[in-house]
Amino acid sequence: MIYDSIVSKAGSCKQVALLIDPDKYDDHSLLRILHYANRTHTDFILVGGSLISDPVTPIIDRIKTNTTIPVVLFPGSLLQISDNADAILFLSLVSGRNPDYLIGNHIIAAPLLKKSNLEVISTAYLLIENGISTSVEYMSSTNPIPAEKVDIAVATALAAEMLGFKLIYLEAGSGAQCHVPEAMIREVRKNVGIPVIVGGGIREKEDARKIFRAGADIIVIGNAIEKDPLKLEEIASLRSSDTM
Ligand code: 1GP
Repeated sequence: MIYDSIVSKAGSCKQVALLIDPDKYDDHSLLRILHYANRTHTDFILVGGSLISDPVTPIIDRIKTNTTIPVVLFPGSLLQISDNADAILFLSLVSGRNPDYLIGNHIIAAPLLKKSNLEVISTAYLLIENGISTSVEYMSSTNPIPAEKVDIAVATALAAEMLGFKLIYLEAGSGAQCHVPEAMIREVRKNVGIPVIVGGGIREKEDARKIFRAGADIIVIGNAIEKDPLKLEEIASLRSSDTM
């Protein structure tokens, strides 16, 4: 099970997830990025985006024929569910107050997920302000948690853990100007026992190193790797403890 492997690795090593937004890849660039993912033993591949223009199943099939890395859905909407992935981050946007993104869409998806073979991983999704407005913010009609309000992020993560969520995802938004602040990651990590994922606006190896050191168990990178797949190698090399 993917969640069990996330938890067991979280105790001993850091993990890197590659985000593939289907709209941003053609077949050539997809195969190229998968080559790097295989070479670096990327821990898992997330597939999704705020808005996508084609069904996700064909790209998932293409990914799965070219790698054995687990493929996890990271759905921006109900249209991005496919039985051909291995798991789904069942995201509830707990930083916001939009009922559709908190529970409404989940009710619509649940009967379908029950019949699927997908491993469902309940994930508390916290959108954190990053300096510019993001697609998630606009599409979900929610406000992010202000970057300096560490106490609100901690209280939200604590409530999520108490409610039974299995992962905390601190999200600055794809292409964010600033990644989630280290002080916030540090405090959230200190206060919850479940794995913490951090994503959005991570571009450089040094930023990734600081985020890992602040306590992130998993970092997610999309944009930076789309532009330069070699970044995946640089950031993945941080997982060996001697480079941390
Ligand atoms: C977005 O956290 C992910 O949902 C990754 O963000 O594309 O900025 O790396 P980037």
